[in-house]
Amino acid sequence: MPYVRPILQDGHPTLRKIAKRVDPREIPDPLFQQLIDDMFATMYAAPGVGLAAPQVNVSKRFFVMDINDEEHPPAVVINPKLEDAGEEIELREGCLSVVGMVGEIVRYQKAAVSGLDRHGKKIRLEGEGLFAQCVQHEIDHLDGKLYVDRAKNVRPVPTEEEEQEESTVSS
Ligand code: GNR
Ligand code: NI
Repeated sequence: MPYVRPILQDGHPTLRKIAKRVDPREIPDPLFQQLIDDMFATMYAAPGVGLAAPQVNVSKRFFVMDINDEEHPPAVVINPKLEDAGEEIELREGCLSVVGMVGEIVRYQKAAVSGLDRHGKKIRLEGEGLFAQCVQHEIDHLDGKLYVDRAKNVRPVPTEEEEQEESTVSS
């Protein structure tokens, strides 16, 4: 049965390592398949829209994501390669490894990622908005990067009231 694993917080050395490529021969291993299931369980429990293996203390190049969008069903991407990039935009972002904070970061508005799925089959996914943002965020994790490294205005998650303020007051 899948179980929820602890999510590492900023300051843990695993989050700062360059994760190792997955040997495709490892993909069918029941332990690897269990890890994927556990990562989905952990992401849904958080809740979050993506989770990279280093966040559960596994320094390997893959992530899971589910942005709750019909066009983008839940996905696992192993050995991801960011293929494509459109215009840049500034977006608000958070991270399960930096709990309670948000900040503004510049991301590509569109992105495509290629890699392997959980059966070891080649895949290529593309999208914009939250899909593109999430893919870039997860690949950063695999390279030991956190959004706070280059985000602006990192602050505690605004309450609903403060949210209204933020959208009406120019900062
Ligand atoms: O759940 C998450 N939400 C999110 C919101 C905006 C930009 C990126 C993300 S990813 C984050 C989950 C996470 O930390 N994945 O590594
Ligand atoms: Ni994150």
